[in-house]
Amino acid sequence: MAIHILFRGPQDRNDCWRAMFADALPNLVWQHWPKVTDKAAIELMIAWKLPRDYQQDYPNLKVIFSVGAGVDQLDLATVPEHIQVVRMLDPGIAKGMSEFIALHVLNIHRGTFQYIKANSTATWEQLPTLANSQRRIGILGLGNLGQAAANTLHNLGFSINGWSRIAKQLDGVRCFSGMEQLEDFLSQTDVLVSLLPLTKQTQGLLDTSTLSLLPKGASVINVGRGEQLVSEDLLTLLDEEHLSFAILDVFDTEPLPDSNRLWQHPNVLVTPHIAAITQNETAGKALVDNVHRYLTHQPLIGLVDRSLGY
Ligand code: NDP
Ligand code: OXD
Repeated sequence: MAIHILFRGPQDRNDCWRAMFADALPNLVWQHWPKVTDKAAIELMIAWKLPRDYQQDYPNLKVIFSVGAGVDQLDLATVPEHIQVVRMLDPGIAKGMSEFIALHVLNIHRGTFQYIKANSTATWEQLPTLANSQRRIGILGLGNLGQAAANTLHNLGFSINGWSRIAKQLDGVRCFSGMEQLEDFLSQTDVLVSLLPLTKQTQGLLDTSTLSLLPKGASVINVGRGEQLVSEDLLTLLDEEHLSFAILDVFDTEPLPDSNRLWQHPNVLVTPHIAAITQNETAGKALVDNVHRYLTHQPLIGLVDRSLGY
């Protein structure tokens, strides 16, 4: 019996991935939501968000492949235990994320935001400069994306600290782990980058109590998930000039409502969840490889540990 796979997402991506699967795994039957001809046959699903009532509608579903690196949007608690959930390990996402983080670390480091303000008053003033090695970048989350970003920033000569759940040893990164080392990590971080997944443990992690441990003048880049950061606490610390700048790509509510104060703050840059977009070619290849692993009973790459939530 042929294996059926359902894709839920835009037409251009559907066309690209359907063609890649047809080339590599021609025996697979590809279906594009919502035009599903045989729901009971669907065994694999590729989606960013799940269709309503998918548990009843697709009784034979065995694996959900997330279109993104994060899986919190799938609402894991509602996914039955017998269904495996797999996150996206796309080299294109890692490249895009490293570029976004390097761009904004350099913007902060080289005073771009101050110079934009100085332009508006035609002010010619050279700000003091610091060697890259004197700027300490602290990365929360040393997984696939955190390690890629650490590597890029290390190659630019920055001093890199990293924080994870389990202790690690990584070339060029001073590694911290666990809640017991969070204070030590934060107190030595000039630019904080969050690349954590959203879990019960990371929700609300960045609030007044943690953000105020950063040295005065530090900046924050949040590319993990909005719910990790208490934005009212961040705004207060920016207004008190304890923190300098924030670059925020992810929010509790997306799109960020017009009325949200973050849009107006002079020291906040809002970007619309574009730090790293799944790239059709590289992600398609990763999906084909993983589905091939499924068909040949090999362990899947990026399998989510349901007890950890990532
Ligand atoms: P990984 O699962 O590879 O890495 C997650 C890292 O977070 C691991 O190092 C893990 O620690 C650490 N971590 C998790 N929980 C804790 C905790 N309680 N305390 C300390 N460390 C913790 O994920 P990725 O690197 O692939 O992706 C990270 C996140 O980036 C995604 O979940 C998503 O939210 C976000 N993202 C945002 C995008 C954007 O465009 N803004 C695009 C893509 C992803 P350990 O290694 O010890 O397990
Ligand atoms: C994400 C993604 O997880 O876009 O945010 O990959």
